[in-house]
Amino acid sequence: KAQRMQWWTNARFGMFIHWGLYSLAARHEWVKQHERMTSEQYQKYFDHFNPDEFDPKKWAKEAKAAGMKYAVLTTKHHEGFCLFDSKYTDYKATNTQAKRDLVKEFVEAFRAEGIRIGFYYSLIDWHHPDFTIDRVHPQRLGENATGADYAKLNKGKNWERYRQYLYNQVKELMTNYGKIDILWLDFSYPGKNGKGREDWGSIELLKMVKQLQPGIIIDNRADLNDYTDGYDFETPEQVKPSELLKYKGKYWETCQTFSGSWGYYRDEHTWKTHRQLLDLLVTSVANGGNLILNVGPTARGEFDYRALHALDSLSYWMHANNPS
Ligand code: FUL
Repeated sequence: KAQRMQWWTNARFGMFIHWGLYSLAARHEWVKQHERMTSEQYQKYFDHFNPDEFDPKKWAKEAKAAGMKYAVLTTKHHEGFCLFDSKYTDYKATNTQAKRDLVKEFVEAFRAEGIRIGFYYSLIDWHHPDFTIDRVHPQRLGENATGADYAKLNKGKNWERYRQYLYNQVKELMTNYGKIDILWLDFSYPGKNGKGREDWGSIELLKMVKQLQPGIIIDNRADLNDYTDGYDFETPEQVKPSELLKYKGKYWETCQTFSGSWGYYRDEHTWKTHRQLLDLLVTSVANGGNLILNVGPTARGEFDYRALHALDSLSYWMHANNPS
C-alpha cells in the first residue's frame, strides 16, 4: 500500500471541483434538498444548463499554477445529474445544451498538464426513482412522520435496481476514461436501511473498482471500517487545523471550501482570506496530510473571480517558495 500511496503522499495538494445543475441556482449544492424541490421543479436547471465558457484547459492551468497535483471532479453529486455520458441514464450532460461528455474533456485537459485524475461519485441520488426517500431526501415528510408513513411513501421502489445502477455507473467511470488515480465515493448519510455498507454493497463495489483500476486510491466514505476493507484514506471535512492532529500516522486528506458551500454560491460572503487558505495548506502538510481545496465553477463553466484571486495568491506563494 505504501508504494501505491507514494505519489499521493508526495502530492499533498489537490483541487476539488463541485460542478452540476446546482451551479445554476448558485446557492449551494444541496439546494434541491434545502428547498424541498421536486424533480419537476428542478428540471429548469437541466433545461438551461449551457456551459458556454467551459474550458477545462483553463481550469487545469489554474490548478497547476497553484501547485495542485491532482484534481477530483464531481461526476455525479447527490442531485443525480451526470456530467459524463452514462448509458444508464438520460439525466446527463450529453442531453443538455452542452451536448457532450464533460468528464472526458476534464480528464484530457488535466492529464495534459500532468495532473492526476480523481472522480467524485455520490452514492446518494435524489433523482433516481428507486432511491429511497428518507428523512434527508428533498421529498422528505414532515417532522412527525412515522416509519410507516415512510414505508408507504417508498412502496414500489426497488433498491436493488438502484444499487445495480450505481455499480454500472462506477464501472463506466472506471472503464471509459483510461487510468483513474482517485475514486472519491461520497455518502453523507446511509441509504435504504441506514446501514451504509450493506446498502451500497461497499465491499464488493471496492473490489470491482480495484480490479478495474489496480493502482487506484479510494477514500473512506462508503461506510467501511478500516483499511483492510479496502479504502485508503480518511477525509476530515471542513475541520479546524487543530482537529487534524488526531489523524497523525494515518493517510488523510482534509477537504475544504473557499467559503462554505461546495457548489457555486454567488451571494455567500464567508470567503476565507488568502492567508487562511495558506495556513490550511501549511498546517495540513506539517501534520502529515493532504489538502484538497474546492472550487465551485459557475453554471457557465468559469471559475468565479474570487476563486481565481485565491488561486493566484497561492500560485505566487508557490512560485516564491519553489527552489527550482
Ligand atoms: C459532503 C457532501 O454532502 C457535500 O455536498 C460535499 O460534496 C462534501 C465534499 O461531502 O458529504
